[in-house]
Amino acid sequence: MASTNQRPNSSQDFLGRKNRHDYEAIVNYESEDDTDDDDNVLDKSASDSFQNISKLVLVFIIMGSLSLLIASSVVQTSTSDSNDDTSSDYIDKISLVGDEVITFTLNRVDYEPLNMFTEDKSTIVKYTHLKSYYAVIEPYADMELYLDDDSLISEGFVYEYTICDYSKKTGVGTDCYTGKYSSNDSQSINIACNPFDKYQIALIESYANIQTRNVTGYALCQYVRREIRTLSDIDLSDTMDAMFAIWDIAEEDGQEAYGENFHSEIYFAEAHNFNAAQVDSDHIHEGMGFLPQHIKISNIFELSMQAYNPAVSLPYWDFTIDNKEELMISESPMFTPDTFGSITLPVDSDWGWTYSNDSIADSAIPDGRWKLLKADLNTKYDDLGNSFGYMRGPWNYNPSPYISRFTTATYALPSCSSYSMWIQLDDFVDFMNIAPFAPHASTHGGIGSVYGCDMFIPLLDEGLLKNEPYLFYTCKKWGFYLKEFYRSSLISRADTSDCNVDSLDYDGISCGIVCPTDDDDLAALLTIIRAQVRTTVVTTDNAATWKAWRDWLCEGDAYRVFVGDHLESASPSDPSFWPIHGTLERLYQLKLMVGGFDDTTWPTEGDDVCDKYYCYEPDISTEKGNYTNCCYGHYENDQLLDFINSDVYAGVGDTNKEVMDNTDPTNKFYSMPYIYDDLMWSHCNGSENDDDNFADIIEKLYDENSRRKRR
Ligand SMILES: [Cu+2]
Repeated sequence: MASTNQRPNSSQDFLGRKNRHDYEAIVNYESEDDTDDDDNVLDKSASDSFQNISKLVLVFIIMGSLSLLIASSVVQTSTSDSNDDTSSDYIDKISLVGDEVITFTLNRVDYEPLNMFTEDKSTIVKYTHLKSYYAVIEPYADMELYLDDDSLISEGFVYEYTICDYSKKTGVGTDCYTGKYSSNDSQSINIACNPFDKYQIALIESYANIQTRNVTGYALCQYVRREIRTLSDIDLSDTMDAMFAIWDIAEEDGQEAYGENFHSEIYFAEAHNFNAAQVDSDHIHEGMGFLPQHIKISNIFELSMQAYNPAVSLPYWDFTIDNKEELMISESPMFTPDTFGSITLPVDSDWGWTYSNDSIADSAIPDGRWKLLKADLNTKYDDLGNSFGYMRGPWNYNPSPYISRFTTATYALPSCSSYSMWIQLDDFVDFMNIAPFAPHASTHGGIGSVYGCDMFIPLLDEGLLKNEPYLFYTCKKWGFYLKEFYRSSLISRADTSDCNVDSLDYDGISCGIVCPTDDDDLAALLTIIRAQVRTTVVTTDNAATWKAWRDWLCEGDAYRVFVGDHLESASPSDPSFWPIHGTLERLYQLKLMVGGFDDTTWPTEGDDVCDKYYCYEPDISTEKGNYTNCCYGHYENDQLLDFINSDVYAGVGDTNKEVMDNTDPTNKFYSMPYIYDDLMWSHCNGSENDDDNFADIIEKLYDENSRRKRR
């Protein structure tokens, strides 16, 4: 990382005193500012404090090139004292800039400024906690000045700025950085700040070495999460390297080298698998907890990336852009040798990955950092692995030693419509419960997808499936059906000692699904097969049909149909898992910006909380019932199940409520270390479908909510 830090080396006592004074001014200002809606902090009160800060800033400048004489003459002395050749030009320039305030922000080098700080910023789409700030400073990133009116640069104006740390109440002002911006010189700054450190910026504009305008404002240290395709080449490479370190470095080595925030990949796969693969219920999907639980896990992952390289953030993947641009998943910028590795497509796009056409091994990541990435072995939780010994859902009989993507030539990513529909849901419980589905599920489904649909051909031939389209339909759902049978305790995983892989083709794999022996359970299995597979897909809905299906499940090739790693409980093993959930958090933030919900009461019972409210609680009983622990993870005050100690009756980390409050962008006490770069969904505007125009939706929802709140 190139650093252009420039620290002043004198006047610290002086600066410290001055800045302590100004610190109080900021604090006072901010508390007054609570009644004020939209404006930045600058304006009047800041220009009062400018009298103090500008003098000390000038001291820095003097150290550079200006004379004290000129500097102290400043604006109000007009041109009469100036005896250089440019005096008439200077008068023109003064009238050009007039009394106007300088509108500025900082941008990260190689990036556009954040639209929430530029002149055309939205009055709706904004972070309340940033109301008093002119800019964010991204930790360890090169930041430079951005002027809304850039034409002044070509006119010959020069901008010098000093940024001082206001976070430390003692020794305030000792950490200052200076930068410059002119037509022939842009000096950036690079600050090793921590999120929520506060800085004061003093900016001086001059022309021909004479000050024309000045302004002070404040900046807050925050990480900025960006859409992955907008990352600069160097940032993308650094970001991918930081992610790869999580796969490349073992837990203990990483903690020793990078501190306790570092965790290796298996830690994250275990966190997700332990919470998602329990037999009673999925504690982080299929319920209210889905969104906050994924925000939590993503944030722990981002901290691990930053332990390795504090300059990077977790990027997000807005897959609605791919959908809008009609990119197939395999064409997405997410899947290139420079990002998460390419995607190999199967021979037949209708049938997808089959035993007859494709080798399972070809679904491995073919290139890039994660080339031929291996699946984790299941070493920690006996009952939460698959029959081949991998950390995969116990219902997922994927025998591949590689992380597998059975992606087909599909466009099935969530669309602008899924997001416009989602943001317009005004009921909090509906909003939270739909989150894992339309706005999200097809992303994992499309990448993970399924292997072995040709195993259904005998069922088609025997008249147990109506036709090929129903075969494809059933095959795509097969992984989910097996999960439901498993969750109903009506099938169980075959013992690893009974399952073998000699080669990754049909003849080289042997295993099986364990079915019950008890007559009642066998009857129950018939019932649940019928409920899941559904009568619409079969030719005849009678006992013989469902018995034949059960035989295929219990003694046939049903186990040979399995899903890719994105689509199951250890999905974070595929590194492309990680940029997905930020996109959902972004939409949630936008929803709150446009007015949020009338009633955010968290449900306390029934299937509003989670799908498996009525479940088998294995430690209590084999009877189905409404057991509290089944929905654990989905209640308001739930944490993640304690994956660290493998204890399903304990939790770790923040509660769901804490996370939802902390990421609320209308909350003055917003406490996520990051913000999102852009929440406008402007790529959805101008859509053929008018309903997807986010500019209109944002206005409409905001107006409706404002009207409702006034009533
Ligand atoms: Cu997900």
